[in-house]
Amino acid sequence: LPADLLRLSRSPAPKPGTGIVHLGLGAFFRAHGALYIAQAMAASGGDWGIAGVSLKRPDQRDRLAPQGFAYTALELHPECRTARTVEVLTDVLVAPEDPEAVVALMADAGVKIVTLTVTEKGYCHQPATGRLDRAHPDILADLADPDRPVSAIGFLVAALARRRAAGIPPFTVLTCDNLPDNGHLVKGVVLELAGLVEPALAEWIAAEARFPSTMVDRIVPATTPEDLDRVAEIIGRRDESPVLHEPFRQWVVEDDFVGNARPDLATAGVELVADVAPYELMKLRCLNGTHSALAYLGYLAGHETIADTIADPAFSRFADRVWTDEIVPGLTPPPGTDLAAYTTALKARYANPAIRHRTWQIAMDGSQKLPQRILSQLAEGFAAGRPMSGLILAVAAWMTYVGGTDLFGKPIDVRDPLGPRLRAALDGAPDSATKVAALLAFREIFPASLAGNETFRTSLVEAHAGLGRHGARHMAEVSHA
Ligand code: CS2
Repeated sequence: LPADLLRLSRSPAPKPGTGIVHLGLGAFFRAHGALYIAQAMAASGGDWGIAGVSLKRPDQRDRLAPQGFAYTALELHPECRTARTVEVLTDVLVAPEDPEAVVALMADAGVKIVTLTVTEKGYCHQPATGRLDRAHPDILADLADPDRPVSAIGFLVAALARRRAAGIPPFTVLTCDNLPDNGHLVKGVVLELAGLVEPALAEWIAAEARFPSTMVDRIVPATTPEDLDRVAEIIGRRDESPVLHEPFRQWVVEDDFVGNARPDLATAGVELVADVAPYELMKLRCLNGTHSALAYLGYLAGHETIADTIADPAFSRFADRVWTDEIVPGLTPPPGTDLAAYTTALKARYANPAIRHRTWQIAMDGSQKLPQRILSQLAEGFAAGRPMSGLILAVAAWMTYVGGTDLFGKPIDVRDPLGPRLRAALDGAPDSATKVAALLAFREIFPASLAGNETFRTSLVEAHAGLGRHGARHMAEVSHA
């Protein structure tokens, strides 16, 4: 099918000024927030160009700079595709090369919003409590040299300090990561770090800055080298950094910005609401919860992608039952939302064969994801007397996965900040009971009340042993028997 090329900027008009700095320039933000912002600017104008910041590596800047920071967003429907050229990035900075340049840019009066996609672990918090991890190496580095920060939180604090000193109002901090109550969470860690640097700074931030919560949704698999060839074939030229995404998108934003300064997001389809919580919980549990469950189980069953996993009848039925019996009964639907229709649509999104979202990719950083995606609802489900066998099986699959060897004896490339510690805890353990006990002892992941729940522990041991004996497919099939 012919590609439809759409230019989102007002080009060849001059580039817009930079009104937004984005920390953590991965594929997700370029396929989600950046597209909404480009569309809002195309419709309503404003200087909302985005300067991206890579917090670790230079590769993204090195790929985007030679193309003037423009890139292709390829939308993949099951039967057709649409390519768009996105020209909303004004620059890309690499923080470790020149942290001062990043702080100076964020402190510029023209910058009104700092958006973030730094993944769960980028908030340097303890997943079980949501508080700042004061022993985190990046936070220790931020405290040792606050003007040359390392973490995203350190950059926010340093730039806010500089704005305060210069008499410039703070920016709005707009987090776009999959964490519950994400605005509140980022505000908490920023205030805690600022308080350690200078208590008066924390007071000023608490009074003047804004941290709206958001729910973000679009499935955006990591771009592969094969994708680059595919995009080149479609658009007829080489793009070194395209993003590939599904058609669906949703962005729900709490409408609370410093001085009301923001792009005209509503024109682009962003839902501006007073309370994001019901949207966030729906999405985190229905989507991210089953995504993680299908990632661990699917991986252990030998499936490479979510589309492959959901095409397997055993996992298709498993997902249906987890939604119907375990997740949806614990949710309050957002205004005007039918949760049964929501999960049916979700299943079709998972099944999109054009989206190759690897189970291995979603399985990353499980220690940072499980608490809000699965564990919080387990505790609630037990309290309400709901059977939670599917989600328990998902936790058992994660426990198997982080052991580093799959059910066929092949090594797993486990990526997780706690990976080595999890592995070490499992290595000496002779059987499922000891392995489960060793992992339940991780207080950063399992709150004491959940870890101490006998029903939970015995069901986990059974599920863990069952995975070893019968495999993931069989266990998914019998999990709701
Ligand atoms: C996924 C998410 O990688 C993951 O953990 O569950 O990135 C997911 O694709 C997005 O949240 C969808 O909006």
